[in-house]
Amino acid sequence: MKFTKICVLGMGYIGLPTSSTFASKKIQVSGVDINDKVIDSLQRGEIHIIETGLQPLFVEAINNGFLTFSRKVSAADAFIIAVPTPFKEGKLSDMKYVVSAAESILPHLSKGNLVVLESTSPPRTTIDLIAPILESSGLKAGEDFFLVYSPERVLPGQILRELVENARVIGGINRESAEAGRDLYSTFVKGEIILTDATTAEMVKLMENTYRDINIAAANEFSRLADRFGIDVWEAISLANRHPRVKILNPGPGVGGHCISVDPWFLVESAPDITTLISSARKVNDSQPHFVVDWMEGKLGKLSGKQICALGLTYKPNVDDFRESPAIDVVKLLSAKGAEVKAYDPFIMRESLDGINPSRDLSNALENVDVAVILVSHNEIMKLEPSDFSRFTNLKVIFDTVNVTGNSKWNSAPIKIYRLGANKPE
Ligand code: SAJ
Repeated sequence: MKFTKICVLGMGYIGLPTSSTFASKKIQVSGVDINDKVIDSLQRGEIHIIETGLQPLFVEAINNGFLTFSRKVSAADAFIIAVPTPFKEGKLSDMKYVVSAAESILPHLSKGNLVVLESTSPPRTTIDLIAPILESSGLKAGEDFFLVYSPERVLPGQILRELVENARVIGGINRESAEAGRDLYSTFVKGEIILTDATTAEMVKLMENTYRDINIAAANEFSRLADRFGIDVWEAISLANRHPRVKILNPGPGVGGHCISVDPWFLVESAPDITTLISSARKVNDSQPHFVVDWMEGKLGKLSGKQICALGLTYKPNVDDFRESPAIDVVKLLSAKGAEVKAYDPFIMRESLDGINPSRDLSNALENVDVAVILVSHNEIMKLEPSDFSRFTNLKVIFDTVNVTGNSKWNSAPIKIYRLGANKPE
């Protein structure tokens, strides 16, 4: 199947890089979003997300005339739905954006079109939710038009490279649909393209992120055990990982972002009676910010009135994404206990974030604080030396949740350092 024009619905972290990549292959792309601000800024030639390599690719695509933006869907050979699937009350998936995206395609759907759902969705969404909406056009899915679920599996910070290089799973509601999906993605995907059915593809996406969540939950629980038994969990994990079939991830202040902290709940929601391990792992990781604050309180005594500086606020290192960040949860919990919290993050672009006033200037943030807590291992934070802290004479204690200070050079620092999961007797 040949594609000369495609329409991508949702200009977020996935839709925009995907659109720019298709446009770089000289396919006419119409990028659609319901948010006026997003469309206005994209039409002005400004991207609203930070992603390595995206700006030049985007500018080139616009200048070559292959990428345009609109608030409205228009006729195309293929439609790609890449809108968010957030939560609503009770950790249930909110499919309203997916539903309205599918509905907005309806008036433009014609024979021979391909529709792809990329948004992470509960199992059977493509068959049970999307197909009936599109079939209300009178066209039959799999016969008159092709319908596919193809998950995005790219890592924020490396999206453009991974879009091209990662293996791509394409789940069709029938074989012909999957083959049409392969024709579309093979325009830029260099990784292996694997065809399967739509529900398997949905499960693959949810299983990958759930597996990672459970692995991190185990690491977080190991760090609590390490504290109890007086060992260093970072050392223990690195030794366990010398086993050829073991790969334990790292403990930390919790699991954030819009994927791993959300997706496992889609499985729990779909089958609550058979997902006890998955929901327990979620609860362990969600409780980790509380665990960190309790740990600090245990060492410091009352937190009320303490001047604390949080180092790092994003949901993970070296990205500008603050969504569902456990570091922000830690800051809020500390503030709720009466501590006065300042924050530093090299990626902060705004003056205020969720009631926190973060700084991009480390010296500013550390001025006059008694305690620092390291929450994200950004490169800028990993590079810190004991001497970067020593001129702040009020600073007496550092809590390290991400093993920045595991190196022996920190042993001689004149500051008391507590590392998460490393309660070795002195
Ligand atoms: N984290 C830990 N310990 C670790 C690794 C991560 O606590 O050892 C924390 C991070 O700090 C962060 C959270 O987990 O708060 C999630 O970070 P991540 O790097 O594990 O994953 P995401 O959410 O950025 O991206 C994941 C990826 N999925 C997998 O690796 C299986 C990515 O490939 C997916 O495309 C993405 O979810 C998605 O969009 O679903």
